[in-house]
Amino acid sequence: MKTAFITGIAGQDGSYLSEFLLEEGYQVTGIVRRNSVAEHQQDRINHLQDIQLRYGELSDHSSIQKALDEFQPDEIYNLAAQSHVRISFDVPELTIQTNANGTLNLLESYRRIKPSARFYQASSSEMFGNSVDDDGFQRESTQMIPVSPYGCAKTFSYNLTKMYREAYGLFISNGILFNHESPRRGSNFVTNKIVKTAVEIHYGTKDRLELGNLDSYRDWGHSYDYVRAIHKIINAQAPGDYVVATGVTHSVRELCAYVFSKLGMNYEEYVSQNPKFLRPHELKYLKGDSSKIKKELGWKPTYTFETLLDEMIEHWEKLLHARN
Ligand code: NAP
Ligand code: F7E
Repeated sequence: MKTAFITGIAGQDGSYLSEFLLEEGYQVTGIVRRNSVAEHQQDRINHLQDIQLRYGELSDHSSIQKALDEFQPDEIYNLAAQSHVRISFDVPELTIQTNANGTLNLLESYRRIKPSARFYQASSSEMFGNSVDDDGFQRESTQMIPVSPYGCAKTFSYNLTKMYREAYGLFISNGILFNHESPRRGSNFVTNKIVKTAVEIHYGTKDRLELGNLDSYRDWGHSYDYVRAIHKIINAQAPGDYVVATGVTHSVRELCAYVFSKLGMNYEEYVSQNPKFLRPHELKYLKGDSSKIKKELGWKPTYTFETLLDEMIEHWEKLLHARN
């Protein structure tokens, strides 16, 4: 039985990955942070009885070392992060501490305690910033010019993991994942914010939705598919870096139009712009070319933009209908 160790195990991807690894017969372990509301701490993973959790924090060396010493994992998934791009402008130091220095802490403990393990780093399309290849896609070779503290921190970790791979001969891989969502997505990310509020408007408990930039484009997939890509990446024959995306892009405005029309409404009657949700610097357009992972590892997404949003709408309808 292989042992997986997951930082960020209570997050969106951590929860889907844990479910998948348990199905695959892994022993699943990970760290969670102390939270003042204990009941909410593990909402996404409370249904998983067979995982082993310890309190831990990426910036606390001792907690990372203790966990790796105890679990002696075969695979390490570094999913923990301050993952909200706009909030990274509000808390840049915390974002760098967690998303950049935190990776360094984990890499150092891994190299000393269990260098035979494989290591996955959760890299992001936010590292590209506004770089786009001439054919309108971003891919592994696209230049990285990040436009947020979050993107800068992730680019640091991306470069650091590649350096550790070369310098110490470690099995370290990056997944450069484009936006991926699910009913478990934090509700201050744009997909879940739009779906949840549209359903609330539909039930008459809210009357409007305030957003920031409606004209940015994203390549949105489902976390269910993307954690399967992560597992393929860490289990490849050789370490490497892979873009994971659907190859289809939509604007935030198109997302609003789809969700509201599914609920029988016209988004233009309910959606307005509030400057407080704009960013000091915006990444305008993402569309990923995942040919490499498709060809080398046989991954492909099963959800489309529409089926992803349909599932999220259904989730909020059930939840809010039950409350009303
Ligand atoms: P998420 O839901 O925000 O989960 C992040 C997890 O990291 C949370 O469980 C959080 O714990 C934990 N965490 C934050 N700071 C920590 C720290 N200092 N020490 C230990 N744990 C910490 O994010 P996600 O959507 O699952 O994404 C997983 C990873 O993929 C992240 O690294 C993200 O940056 C990256 N990524 C995500 C996307 C996407 O579209 N979802 C795309 C590309 C890359 P708390 O609950 O206690 O805050
Ligand atoms: O924004 C626009 C916003 O916050 C998407 C993270 O998982 O993916 C995610 O980062 C777009 C942006 O995701 C609102 O300006 C408009 O253009 O859902 P988001 P993100 O910033 O793309 C990458 C790949 C990651 O790695 C990150 O961890 O939507 N937008 N109005 C808004 N966004 C938010 N959050 N809230 C609004 O009101």
